[in-house]
Amino acid sequence: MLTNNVYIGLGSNLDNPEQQVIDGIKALAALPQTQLIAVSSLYASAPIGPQDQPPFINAVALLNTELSPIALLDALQTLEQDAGRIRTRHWGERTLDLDILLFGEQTIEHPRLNVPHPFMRERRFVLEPLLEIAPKAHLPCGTLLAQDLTHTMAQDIWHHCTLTLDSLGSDAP
Ligand code: ROI
Repeated sequence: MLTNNVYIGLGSNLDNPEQQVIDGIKALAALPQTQLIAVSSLYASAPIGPQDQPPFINAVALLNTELSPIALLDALQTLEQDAGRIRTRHWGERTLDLDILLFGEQTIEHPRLNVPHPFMRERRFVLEPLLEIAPKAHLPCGTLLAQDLTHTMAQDIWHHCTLTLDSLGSDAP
């Protein structure tokens, strides 16, 4: 069966964000036809968007999956709902955000899904954890994402804690 390496961005700034992201990673590991391959550290980051909201916890996970992009999107949206996702306002606070950043070497333009994620190149809270687990991560056109990091250095982000696959428990390989 054909599989793809897929990078998922996780973010939360409500209801114990650290636990939301850890539970989100465990839920990714439990998806059907999918393996969790790697997980970044947790990063704390100042909000992009309205500033009167709490800081975020962010991470990136690498999955290997047989799911199609839209099947994966459906699964992620179900996980967001399970986490009690609240959308208060545009670019506002959220309990759990799960974004498909890269899906193999595919470029996807679909009414429900754009990949590579349209904003990933300008967000340090995405690039920093992504490059931690995949220093050579690149766009389908071959552009290395490491080159974008320099443009995002003004954005505040702090290493929060290191995660390991073992520390996530028996759901992970
Ligand atoms: N800001 C940060 N720092 N981290 C996020 O995950 C995040 N997610 C978002 C918006 C509201 C754009 N800002 C964010 O969706």
